[in-house]
Order: sequence, then structure tokens, then C-alpha cells
Amino acid sequence: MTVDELAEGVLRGDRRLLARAMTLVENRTPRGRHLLRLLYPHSGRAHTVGVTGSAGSGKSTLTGALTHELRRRGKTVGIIAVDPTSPFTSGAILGDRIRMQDLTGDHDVFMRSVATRGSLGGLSEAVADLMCVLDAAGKDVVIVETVGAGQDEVEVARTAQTTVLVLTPGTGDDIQAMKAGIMEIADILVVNKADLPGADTLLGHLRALLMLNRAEGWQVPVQRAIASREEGVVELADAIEQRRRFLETSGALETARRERARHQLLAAMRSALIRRAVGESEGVSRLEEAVERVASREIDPHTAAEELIEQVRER
Ligand SMILES: Nc1nc2c(ncn2[C@@H]2O[C@H](COP(=O)(O)OP(=O)(O)O)[C@@H](O)[C@H]2O)c(=O)[nH]1
Ligand SMILES: [Mg+2]
Repeated sequence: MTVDELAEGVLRGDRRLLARAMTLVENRTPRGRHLLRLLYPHSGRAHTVGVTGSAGSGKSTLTGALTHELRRRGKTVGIIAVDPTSPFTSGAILGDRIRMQDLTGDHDVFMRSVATRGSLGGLSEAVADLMCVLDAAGKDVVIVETVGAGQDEVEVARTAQTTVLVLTPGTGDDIQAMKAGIMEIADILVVNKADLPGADTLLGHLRALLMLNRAEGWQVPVQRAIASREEGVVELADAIEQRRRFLETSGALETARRERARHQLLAAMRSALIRRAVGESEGVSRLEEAVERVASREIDPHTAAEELIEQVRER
């Protein structure tokens, strides 16, 4: 099948071809990039929502419940679940699949789990591309679930127009989130597992924190939820809709769009350069050689980078 046929299939809403397109783009192949070139002009309609928080905070459960609510509101939904490749969490991936199984029978919901990328490919870049495919496929809301642990995840969360941070009582989650700098990028705070002790304390603490750095513009709501009982999900869907309306009416959507474009462009330039410098097997050994020299302090990383890039120019 040609890439053009695949693109047409995605735009038509063909589920099977959408799945193939997602795989092509996820694997970061030249064909995948060709496909993106065709789909990108058709994207930009979806509201992109990042759901982040610690492992076990209930993100998948909440995402599932939220998706049900969005479907009740007539919205189509795309879900990207970013799973760490760590063997310790592979059980969680399976869990997610089982929990979300009832959603996958729904023609208007598309879900895909992606593994954390290796060192050469940027995770946030790959996720942004996958979001673009779901967006072009006509999904009204595209949700990305990430474990809010590292810089990679903060980057992914930044890719979304609206970031929902999920915290749970009694875990010190709020402190961790502040340290990781993720609190600042949260647009909606959800205290999940509100059935557990300490929920009100955490809610109070978060509200007090927000009072301290009250900014102009969007007021970050602090909500309670019991995702496992689908409680607080109507309120969350409302907050997400309000956020979308705020973005549209305040002009923030335009600003964010340009910022994201700049960010994605710079990331793509980085990747393109890396691909050219160390893309093939010969390049990989050149990279490894340079890594050795930098590690042994024979050469500094900046000079080594200049040398690798210089070689691209010479070829
Ligand atoms: N008590 C309680 N448990 C919940 C709630 N939401 C989710 N859980 C449970 O927490 C565990 C982790 O949920 P999961 O959605 O996989 O978390 P994730 O790792 O953040 O995606 C599961 O056993 C859920 O059933 C809740 O509101 N209250
Ligand atoms: Mg999960």
C-alpha cells in the first residue's frame, strides 16, 4: 500500500489503516515521515490533553472514565499511553490494556501504548507525531498518559494544550511534583483516590499553594476524584471543556500553537541532524567513538558535536 493510500485511509477514519499509520510513525521510518507530511495539514483541530502523575496514581483508570464521559458527550477520543520499558512495569501495561479493553470495542475510541524511546529518538517528538495522526484522523480529544517522573515526561506534558496532573493523598506526590517542576505546567489538578485518608489535607494544601502564585489568566482548578468509581469525572470533563474555551477566547491557543511549532521545529532539526550524522551503521560507530573520547575527556562534547556535524557537510 502506498503512503498516499494510507493517508487517505486515515483521513477517511479507517480504523485498520489508522493502526498501521500509527505503527509507521511510531517506528520513525522515512515512510512515517512521508505520511506525516501528508497528514500534518489536516491536523490542528483536536484538543490535546496530557494526563500525568506518579505510577499507580490512577491515570489509566481516570483516562478510561474520562473517555466514557467524553463519549457520552459525543466526542471521539484518541489515547496514547506512554509506558516505560522497564520490566518492572510491564505488568502495568497489561493492566492498562485490560482496563481499557471495554473502550477498544468502541469505533470512536482509538488507543495505542508506546514504549519509552531509546537515546536517539526524542520521546516527546514521537508522541507529538502520533498525536498529529490521531488529530488528522478526526479525533476530537487526544489524551496522552505519561508517568510524570522525568524531564521526558515534562516535555510530553508540554506538548499537550491542557495538562491534567493527578495526585494522590498520603504519598508526598505534591512535593515530588513540585521538585520535578511539573506543578507549574499543570492546568488542572486532580486529587484522585479521594476515598483514601488525607485527601482533604492534600486538597487544602494544593489550594493554598495556588493562592500563593495566583497568576492572571487561567485559574487552575483543584478537583477531587475517585476514578475507580467514575466519581469526579463529569467535573473533570467540564474543566477540560472550560480550558478549551479559555484557550480559544483568550488568544492563548494561537500563542501556544506558535510556541509548539517552534519547539517541534527545533526538535525536528535536532533529529534530522542526528539522523544525518549518525543515522547509518557507519555513523553509529562514529558516534560511539566520539562518546568514548568525550567520556575519557580527550575532547569536550561541543567540539565533538561540531566534528560530527562537520562530517555531514563534507559528505
Ligand atoms: N482507592 C482507589 N483506588 C483507585 C482509584 N483510582 C484507581 N485506583 C486503583 O489504583 C491502581 C492503579 O491505577 P492505574 O489507573 O493503573 O494507575 P496509573 O499507573 O496511574 O495508570 C489500580 O489498582 C486502580 O484500580 C481511586 O479513586 N481510589
Ligand atoms: Mg497507567
